[in-house]
Amino acid sequence: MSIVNYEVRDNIAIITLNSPPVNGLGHPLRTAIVDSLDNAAADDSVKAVVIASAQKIFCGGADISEFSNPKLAMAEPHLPGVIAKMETFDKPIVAAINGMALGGGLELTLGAHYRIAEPKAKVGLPEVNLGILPGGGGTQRVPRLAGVELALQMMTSGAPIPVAKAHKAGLIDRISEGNLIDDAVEYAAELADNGAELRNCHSIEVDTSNLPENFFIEFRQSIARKSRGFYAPERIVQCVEAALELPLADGLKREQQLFSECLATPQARAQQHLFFAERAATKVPGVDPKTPTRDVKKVAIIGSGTMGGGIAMNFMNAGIPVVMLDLNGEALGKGIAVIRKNYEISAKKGRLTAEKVEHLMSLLSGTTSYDDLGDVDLVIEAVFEKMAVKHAVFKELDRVCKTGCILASNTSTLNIDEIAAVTSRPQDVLGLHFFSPANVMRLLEIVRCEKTADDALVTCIKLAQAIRKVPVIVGVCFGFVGNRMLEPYSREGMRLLLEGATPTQIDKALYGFGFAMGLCAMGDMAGLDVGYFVRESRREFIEHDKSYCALGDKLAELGRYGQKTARGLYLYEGREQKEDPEVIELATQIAADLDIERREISDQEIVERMVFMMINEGALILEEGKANRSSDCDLIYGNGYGFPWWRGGPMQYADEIGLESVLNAINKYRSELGEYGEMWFKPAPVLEQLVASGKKFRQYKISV
Ligand code: T1G
Repeated sequence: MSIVNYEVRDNIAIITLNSPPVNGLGHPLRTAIVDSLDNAAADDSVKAVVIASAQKIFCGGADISEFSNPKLAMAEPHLPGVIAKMETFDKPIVAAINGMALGGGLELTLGAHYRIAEPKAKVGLPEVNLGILPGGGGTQRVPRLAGVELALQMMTSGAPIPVAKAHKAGLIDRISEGNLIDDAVEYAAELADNGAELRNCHSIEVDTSNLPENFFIEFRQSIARKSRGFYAPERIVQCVEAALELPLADGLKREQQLFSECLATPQARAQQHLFFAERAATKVPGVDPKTPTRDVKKVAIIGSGTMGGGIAMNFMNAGIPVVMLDLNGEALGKGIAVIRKNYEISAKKGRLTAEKVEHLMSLLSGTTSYDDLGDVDLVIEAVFEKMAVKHAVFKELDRVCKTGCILASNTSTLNIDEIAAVTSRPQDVLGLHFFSPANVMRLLEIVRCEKTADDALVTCIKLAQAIRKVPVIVGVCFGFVGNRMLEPYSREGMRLLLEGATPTQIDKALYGFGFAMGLCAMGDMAGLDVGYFVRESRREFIEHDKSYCALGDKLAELGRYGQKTARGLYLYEGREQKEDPEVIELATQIAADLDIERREISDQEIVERMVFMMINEGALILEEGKANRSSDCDLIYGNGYGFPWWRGGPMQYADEIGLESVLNAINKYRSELGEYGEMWFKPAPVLEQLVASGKKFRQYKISV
């Protein structure tokens, strides 16, 4: 099967891209397009050309997998060359857009003289999500065709826009209400017969008449917070500034220069790593992704609290009916009311209509009786984090749920194999660990238990994608992957407070590294009582280290839980956060009691001890097979813990700086920190093995 089909119909050459899955504009496809254009040029019977797609989308852009081989990515005919050939073609070219035209896919259409699209299609320039910028002329042509503001919004957000908006802005010339290809052929013939102008952007200048005087200063300010630490957004703005100042040919050169700069950054590697990580995460070694899935037409949520309500909204938003169970009728009523209130707030912000709110609420029912759960296909329990409570719930579910119903726990700390063991159907039991707020956070850890059936697992993977989550499969261990890697990170942070660092210093060092929020602020937000409660169940694990979270325990015992009590690791006056001398005094006192010498701590030590021990835990997790690949750990940290996205996750960051530097630092602290170092700074064997073999985490394959 050719990756480009070429046919001539009524003197119109139709070039149909057919390179599954997304017509990625790799070297082979670019070459085939040029060959087809040459055929059309040489055929005197051809009076115009249509470029279309046989795939479900027009084109997903450049072939990202080529980026690791820049020679191939820029091999002739490179994309700018193909587009230049189109815009100087001496017969009208019409691009027929179906589904989506993204990145280089949209840029390819801008080389055509005219564009027609189906009504539901979308166009976008998502390159910024890959740490780069539109390198096929998008930064120069879109401002000329659609204006500076829309161009910058599309390129710095990376979000696609509906063709109706693109049509209104001048990016698209026609919307096809019938058969797209037929309409495109008709349009092309009309253009040829009417001698229509062979439009291209060389003759168009950017319209700045409505541009406010300080537009670029204000635009940079408007994206400053979101683009903190990222390299590409600023270069995108510089490209658009060039579009205002330079003729197209020179602007394209400037774009190429800045594109190459972005492509060479570790950030681009990191963000492309996460792009492929999200797709790899759904592939489970030893499990056929084509395993037939179970039907999930109705979902039950056990527990009407914050988590239960948030989880329920995910399914309601996807149009899946939900029955919420709470044995306490009053709590159930409150839980349902909170869900309605959340939707009404969205309606007030114009994100939902009143009718949509009613429709969504019509998908939700409530009950106080397990006997009403006989027809559900999936149950997710979100009840109190006590094993006895979970056991009681799963025994009831085992009693009332139909055969094949998947029984999931949202627990974040308990052993789900032990939960499965109280049922007669362990093959139907797994974990679905949502992150709060459950209706907002995209990360979903799917906990595969010892006996979880493959079809139950694959069903939940596909269901997770259907409710717009990022599913990552993890194994049963304390904290699974996310919270387990967070444990040494938190332990080191709390220990550093005893050794002389302050909450402000720790949080500033981590913010400077790129975290959205530092450990201390995060602890105060989540509640120091939560951590205290979790540690209660693990006292035996930490009894050998009296300093383990000693300050956190002390603050919790004093009722200083953080934001909710206006005092925790910081003092809070309204939303304002302040250092609290009392906390420093408490830390000093505990250090004295434990013979911990206080000293000046560098930011580098803070970041290395916290982040490298998180990485070390990730290595142990890989060794135990609790994650299928290192990029799964990265996906969890990028989506659930505010790890800087432009660093690609903890394991990618380690690969980027070199595993040897991580190992050397761990060994350094092991020797420098005396008994404490000996106790906690044990390098993971996998880390030592990879350093010895000169390999990276991304090359580590778990044994199936
Ligand atoms: N290159 C290579 N592979 C790609 C790809 C791409 N552009 N897009 C998708 N794939 C693979 C993906 O890895 C997966 O592979 C399969 O296709 C299905 O993808 C010069 C330089 C298009 C909206 O950033 O957003 O153009 O796992 O599961 O849910 O200016 O893919 O099956 O082996 O995501 O239907 C800019 C990225 C590139 C778009 C389809 N374009 N892709 O979503 O399928 S840079 C993008 C997507 C560029 C130019 C610059 C989505 C999609 P596998 P999928 P989907």
